[in-house]
Amino acid sequence: KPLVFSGVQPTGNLHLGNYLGAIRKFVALQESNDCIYCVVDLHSITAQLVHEDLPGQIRSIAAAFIASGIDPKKHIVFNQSAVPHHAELAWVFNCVARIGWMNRMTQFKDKAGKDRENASLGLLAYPSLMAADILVYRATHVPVGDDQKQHLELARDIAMKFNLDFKEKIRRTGTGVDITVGDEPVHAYFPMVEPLIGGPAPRVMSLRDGTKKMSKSDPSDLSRINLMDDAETISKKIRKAKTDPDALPSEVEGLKDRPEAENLVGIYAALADTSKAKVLSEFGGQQFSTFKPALVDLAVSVLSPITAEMRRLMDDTNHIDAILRSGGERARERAEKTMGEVSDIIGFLR
Ligand code: AQP
Repeated sequence: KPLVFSGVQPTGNLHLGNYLGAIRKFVALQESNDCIYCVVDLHSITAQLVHEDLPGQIRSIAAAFIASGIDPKKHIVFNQSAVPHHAELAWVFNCVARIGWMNRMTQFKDKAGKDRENASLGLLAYPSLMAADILVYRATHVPVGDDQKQHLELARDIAMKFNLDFKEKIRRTGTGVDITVGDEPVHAYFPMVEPLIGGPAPRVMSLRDGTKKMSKSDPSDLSRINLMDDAETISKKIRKAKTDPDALPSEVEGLKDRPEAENLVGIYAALADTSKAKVLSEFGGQQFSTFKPALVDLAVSVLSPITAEMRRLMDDTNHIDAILRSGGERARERAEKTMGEVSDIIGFLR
């Protein structure tokens, strides 16, 4: 079975972008894969060191996973800091990766802003830790939103450089396998990770500006739908969402240069588990005054059971903590094995 890994940062309110770009895919992948889903708390201190209630934020992401339908008995749900091997492998990857690779990351540039010298070293090294999160399990498939594509390419570069730099030692320790990368045969310890990004809403955009990603850090709460929003708030935000004055087109090509229309149609399609073409075959020619109420009904019907279940789970912190603890123990067993082999390959005595 392919091994799937992904993570979500406990940095505040989850929004529809996190749900459609990531969590909904996590749920679908459970059927035919072995999955590890992580609350990446080590990542959450890279941009902002001090959090008002980090334990509560960690629990709320775990609650969102479970309320959305992830089965923590069949799969692994845990928080990153419970398995120290993530940070240990990240250190090795910090020595594999080049500073120039990190400097080119658009997320670093966006989050560091103009005052780059003052960004934390952790923010610069973020992709190295992300590569370690995935590769410490030697996972191959990573469901993420489109914004994480560049980081996954970097994870492949790190894996490839490690495989090549340690080629002889991987052979000597008998820990590698023969794979093909492009047309090249490589004797590899780390696999090449495959991003799973597709679907009708790989990048959910702000409801106020169809050219900006929906994000937790947007100062306008009207720009996003939070998983904890009630039906009335969802309805208000969709009604107020920016649109153009034209009717919806009948074909997907007609969405070109209409970012707000494209975004709302993509959201509808993702929530309904269908394609944008199918949505337009139903709503093509209709005004937003007809489409928006239908989108409100759909969003509320999908999200409100999740919100209610999240609230119920959050009331029983012992239950959530027990799930995270058990997941952490199971994850640690696997990570320990990889880290031991990596130590042997590098030559650390143990
Ligand atoms: N707008 C989005 N559309 C699709 N997918 C998205 N993701 C985030 N935003 C969108 C995906 O959600 C997963 C978890 O993301 P994260 O924990 O890294 O959070 P983030 O990307 O930091 O979330 P924000 O809202 O974008 O935070 P800020 O405002 O800090 O930048 C990932 O798979 C991500 O792709």
